[in-house]
Amino acid sequence: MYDILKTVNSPADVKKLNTDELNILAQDIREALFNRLTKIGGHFGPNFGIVEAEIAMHYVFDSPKDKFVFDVSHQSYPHKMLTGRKSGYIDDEHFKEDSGYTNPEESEHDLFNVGHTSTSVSLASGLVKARDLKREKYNVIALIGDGSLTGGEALEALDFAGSEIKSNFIIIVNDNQQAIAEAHGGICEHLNELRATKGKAENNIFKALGLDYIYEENGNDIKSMIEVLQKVKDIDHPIVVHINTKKGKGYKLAEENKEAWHWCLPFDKNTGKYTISFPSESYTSLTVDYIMNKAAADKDFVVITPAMPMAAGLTPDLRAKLGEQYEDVGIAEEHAVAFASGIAKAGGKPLLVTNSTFIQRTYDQISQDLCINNNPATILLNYTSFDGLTDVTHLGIFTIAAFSNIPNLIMLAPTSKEEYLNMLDWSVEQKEHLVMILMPGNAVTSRSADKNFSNINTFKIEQQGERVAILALGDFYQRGEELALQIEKNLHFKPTLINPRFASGLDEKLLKNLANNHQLIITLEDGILDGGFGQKIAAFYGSSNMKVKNYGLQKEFYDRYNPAELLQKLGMTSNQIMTDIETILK
Ligand SMILES: Cc1ncc(C[n+]2csc(CCOP(=O)(O)OP(=O)(O)O)c2C)c(N)n1
Repeated sequence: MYDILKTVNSPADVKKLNTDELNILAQDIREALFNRLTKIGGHFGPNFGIVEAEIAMHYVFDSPKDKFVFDVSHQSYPHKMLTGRKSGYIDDEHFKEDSGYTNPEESEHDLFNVGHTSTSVSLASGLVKARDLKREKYNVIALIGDGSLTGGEALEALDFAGSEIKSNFIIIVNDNQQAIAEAHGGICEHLNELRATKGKAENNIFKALGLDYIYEENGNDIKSMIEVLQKVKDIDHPIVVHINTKKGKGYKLAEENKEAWHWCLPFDKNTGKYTISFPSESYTSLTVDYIMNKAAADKDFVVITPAMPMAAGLTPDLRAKLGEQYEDVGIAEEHAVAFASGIAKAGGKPLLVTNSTFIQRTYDQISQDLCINNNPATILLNYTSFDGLTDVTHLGIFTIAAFSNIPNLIMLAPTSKEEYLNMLDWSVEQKEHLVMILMPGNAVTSRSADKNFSNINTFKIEQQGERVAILALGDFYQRGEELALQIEKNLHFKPTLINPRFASGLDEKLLKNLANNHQLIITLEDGILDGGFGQKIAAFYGSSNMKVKNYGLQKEFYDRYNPAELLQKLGMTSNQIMTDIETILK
């Protein structure tokens, strides 16, 4: 097994292989992908589909002198195997050495640590600019998928490259006719036309932007890929190499169901079934039910997603059922936000859903297009929790600090099933504000909850006690409950437990009242402390005798951490917090 792959320690070894051996190398790479992905999961379809293209890239170009920039870089696994990192795929004990995205700390063949889409052409344009300023000579190659091409940043960069760059720049457009879900938008339809005419269509967006263009039908054939890349190597101007590939190539199930196999959990290769299971009820499944019922009952309600339907659990059949009440705008978060503002202005009820990490790039649209205008829309964010996605590029821990400080934005942090659904419904119906809801990442819990949240910034006392008040926000509410119990058991008094619900403002009346019979406020939040919720509480009490201790995460780019270990390290377990409380109260 892996006979040829084992001989490849660097791209120089790829160049020694003949076509037959290169084809065996492709098989070896797919076997190695199976080895890793069946055991720890990861991006499946994007990697299975790009094996031949990346072999050809390393055969033709001379990395690291020539520079590869991978868009999202979720498709970089074959590249990693060819650049000295195959053990991360074939040796189980080395899986952790490989991040799953490009990472300059791992290899000189990786230029950027990235995980968000549509950035490669911009990043690579920058390399081109610096290379030309320094009068150096090498190829700069961006690899971008058809889905990622729908993002504004990619389009801005193509617009730039086509007119401003006059030197070597190769943009490989990997057209596998799929984003995570089906691709949406005019660009994708245009790519269909280009493929149908084998690149000869008169109408060609790349040429219109001033870029040269070449089409390769057989993107999964190494020989064809080598030939086309050899043609463009050392070219003296920007060119788009449009390649046609099959997402998930080499695994029938993945070829047939591209969406389900974009990314996978550990699975059984024979059946394709996941080897780990989930509770049937989750906040995502609750979201699905809410959306479907609401859409049926209210024709003004519309769900918008920037290419992340599964953030709300919307499978293809449900999307079809939603019909015109569903809009996948492509991987275009900025557009999605401003679009929602327009819908709200004209009387629609927009619910925008995606993962929290991807909303980061819409700070301006949220601030300007929604909040200054105070248009009522709902933004529902999945994976806001620190133990959801732990890759440095996909962290949700900045959401509270980043967005809760925008005026007019109401950020809600629900703590139970009832509260979540009531907040969702209240938000969609209200006409006053942009409301951002942090979908809980915990297992579903049940507790009675209010239905109306129009009284902005009213915290809820869930347990009235004395001496210590715990303000446990959103996903950390359950930790607050646990801490309250421990205090009662070990320190022999009953603390007050508060569910703040609003992450974007203070309940000043409640906070003032707490001063009557409390000496210490503990804040817990699932996000960074700097600029977050707890610091606002601390500032509120700053000139008083009240002591405040904030618990949350540091302002840091954590990467692939173990959540339980991180809490321990930060002194945030119930026991550690209790010890702190004991010391402070002494
Ligand atoms: C800004 C941003 N939004 C959403 C995502 C989630 N995402 C990761 S890959 C992907 C689809 C990419 O499609 P494409 O570029 O065609 O590459 P493929 O996976 O098909 O190879 C999406 C939506 C992301 N990584 N970044």
